[in-house]
Amino acid sequence: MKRVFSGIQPTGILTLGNYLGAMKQWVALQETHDCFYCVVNLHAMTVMPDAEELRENTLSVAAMLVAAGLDPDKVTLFVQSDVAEHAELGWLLQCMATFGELSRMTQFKEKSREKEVITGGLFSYPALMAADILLYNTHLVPVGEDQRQHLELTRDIAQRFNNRYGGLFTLPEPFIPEVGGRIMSLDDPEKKMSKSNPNPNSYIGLLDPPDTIRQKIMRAVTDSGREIYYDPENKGAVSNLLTIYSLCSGKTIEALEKDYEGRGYGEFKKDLAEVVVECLKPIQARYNELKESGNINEILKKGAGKARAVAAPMMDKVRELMGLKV
Ligand code: AQP
Repeated sequence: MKRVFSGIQPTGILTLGNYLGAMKQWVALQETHDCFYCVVNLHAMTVMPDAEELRENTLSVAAMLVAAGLDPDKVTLFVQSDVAEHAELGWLLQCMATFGELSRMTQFKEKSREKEVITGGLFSYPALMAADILLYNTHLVPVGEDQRQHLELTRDIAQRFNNRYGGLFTLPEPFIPEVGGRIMSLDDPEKKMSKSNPNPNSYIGLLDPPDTIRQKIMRAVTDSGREIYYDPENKGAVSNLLTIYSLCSGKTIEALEKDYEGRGYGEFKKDLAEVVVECLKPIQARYNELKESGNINEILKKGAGKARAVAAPMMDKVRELMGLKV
């Protein structure tokens, strides 16, 4: 069975972008692959979160993943800091990534532009991400489009390691959905929807109550004109809403274009809001049940044990090959 690895940062309430771009694929792949899914709290350290908030968000993100359909009996779900090998390999791969490579990462350029304080961790983040993936001999990494460049760097680092120390690492492939790989902000179709955006009207949170979802969608920016058709170049905002509608309802974009021919943005957005509310309703109900039952800690503990059983022998081989065992 081929191996899948992916991670998600506990940097806030997950958004519809995280769900459609990544989590939906994670759920589908659990039926056919050996999946390792990780709440990457060490990555969240790059923005220096409040300790209590980080703890809360970590549990909440894990519960959300199970609520969205991950079956803890089928997948290995764990917290990154519970498996110390991630940090160790992360450091070693940092020493193999060049300053030039890390400086070219678009996500670093975008994120550092918005911040007053830019930590060293934010810069070297992709080396830790490479470690996460390579520790598990991963074949496939289901991610949103924004992670494509990091995946390419992961492959380059793996190749460099293999050439220098012997072929240990599997070269992973990205698995990015054709539709939904980049869900855009509701207030700016040029920017991706992001959970750490300070404007809550820019995203739909997976825990947003129905009325908040309705308000956010009715307020979402649209384009000039009133026709509803898919044209990401010229009608970015409406194309983004059509993508969300299609993925949440299961209807094709062509069918939606036909349905809304000659009808205005108002009617379209009203229907879209109901579709999103219905899509999130069962996830929210399961999330609330899980948070009350407190089972999530148990799931994560078991997952960490399973992850360690794969990561520890791999790390041992790395130490041996790199001359760290004396
Ligand atoms: N807007 C998006 N459209 C499609 N996929 C997305 N992903 C994130 N935003 C979108 C995918 O979700 C997975 C988990 O992302 P992450 O939390 O690890 O980090 P991120 O990519 O930086 O996501 P955010 O929401 O923008 O987080 P913050 O605001 O904390 O930086 C990834 O597979 C990602 O591609």
